[in-house]
Amino acid sequence: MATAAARDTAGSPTAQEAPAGLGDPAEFQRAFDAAVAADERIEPRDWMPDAYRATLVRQIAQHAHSEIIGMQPEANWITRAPSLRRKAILMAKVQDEAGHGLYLYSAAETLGVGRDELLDKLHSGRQKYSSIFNYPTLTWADVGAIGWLVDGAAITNQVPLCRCSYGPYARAMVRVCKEESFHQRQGYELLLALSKGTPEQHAMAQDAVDRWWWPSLMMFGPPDDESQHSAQSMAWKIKRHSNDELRQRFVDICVPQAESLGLTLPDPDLRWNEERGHYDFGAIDWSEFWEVLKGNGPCNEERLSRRRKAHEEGAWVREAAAAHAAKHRNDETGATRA
Ligand code: FAQ
Repeated sequence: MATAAARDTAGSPTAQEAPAGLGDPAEFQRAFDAAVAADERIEPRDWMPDAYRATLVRQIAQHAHSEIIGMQPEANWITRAPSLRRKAILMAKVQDEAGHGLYLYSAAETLGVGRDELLDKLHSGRQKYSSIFNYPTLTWADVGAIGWLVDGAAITNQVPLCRCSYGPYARAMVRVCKEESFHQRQGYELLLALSKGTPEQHAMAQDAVDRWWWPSLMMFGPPDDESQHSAQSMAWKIKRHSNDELRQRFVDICVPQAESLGLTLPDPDLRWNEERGHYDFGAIDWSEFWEVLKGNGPCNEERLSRRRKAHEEGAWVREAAAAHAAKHRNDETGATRA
């Protein structure tokens, strides 16, 4: 962000705290608005409106939580992967998701919020994670369907986030998208192998796609007319496209891919609309989406309780890492003194 007023303010002051002599809050707001309008990046030490900061914390935290909760459905199949190659790929993918969580918690920390606080909000149900991870992985084909559809939906949503107005989030997204792209391809390749396999394998792939298709469409969030945050987030250039635009883009990408896979998408209303230049698709059951958000999905309870348990059981690792870091700091101080 280019303005002197914004650059000179250390410690991300709020509008109310804008230091005297460097401009009144309205001046800070104007500088912020101009930077957003000029497609400049807002950086952690720049002044930003409180509501912009709060929206970023909300979205980035939800995104980070989704990455780490999202490890669970696929981790369920690591011990039962059908070959060493598939097991190695799946382990690497699940580890990547943990890494994405780390980039995103770090991005949230640049906004002045601690990781412990965010995890506490996740564990107590005060912050959300993506609805998609509240569905069970019933067969091995679900690993392929998650890669193809869930990672595919994630990329469709996240590529525009590489141009998000907030620098640390945008930069984290560049790397995340590269990895998600590999994830999507491995899912596609896995499903292709099953689809071209025995009739039982083909049926298993079709069943997985039947179960994951509609929840994947819900990942993009409620329809535009019910999306409370979209208009403001788009004005701030946090979001670059509306939920419905991205959902349509995803459907348009998936239909030809499903044909190549030899699988059908479970929607009798899916057909090309020449006039719109897009595929029409059937009505989404939004009551199911809102129920999942309220905590009533098939796996909400299981996902959160496993996460809390992992956090408790990992306490000794965090303590040991903190003790090691403190010792390292002391050693360094000692070395300087000597
Ligand atoms: N699930 O006003 P909007 C992944 C909430 S990463 C749960 O439209 P917004 C990688 C929303 O928070 C997947 N809640 O909200 C992976 C709000 O509630 P609030 C995660 C949802 O923020 C792959 C309310 O509904 N990706 O999959 C959902 O403008 C495989 C009203 O909604 C991201 O987080 C939902 N699906 O737009 C990992 C991407 N949709 O907060 C492992 C970044 C909406 O007021 C394995 N996030 N809600 O209580 C975004 O782009 C946006 O936040 C949206 C929602 C598009 C998700």
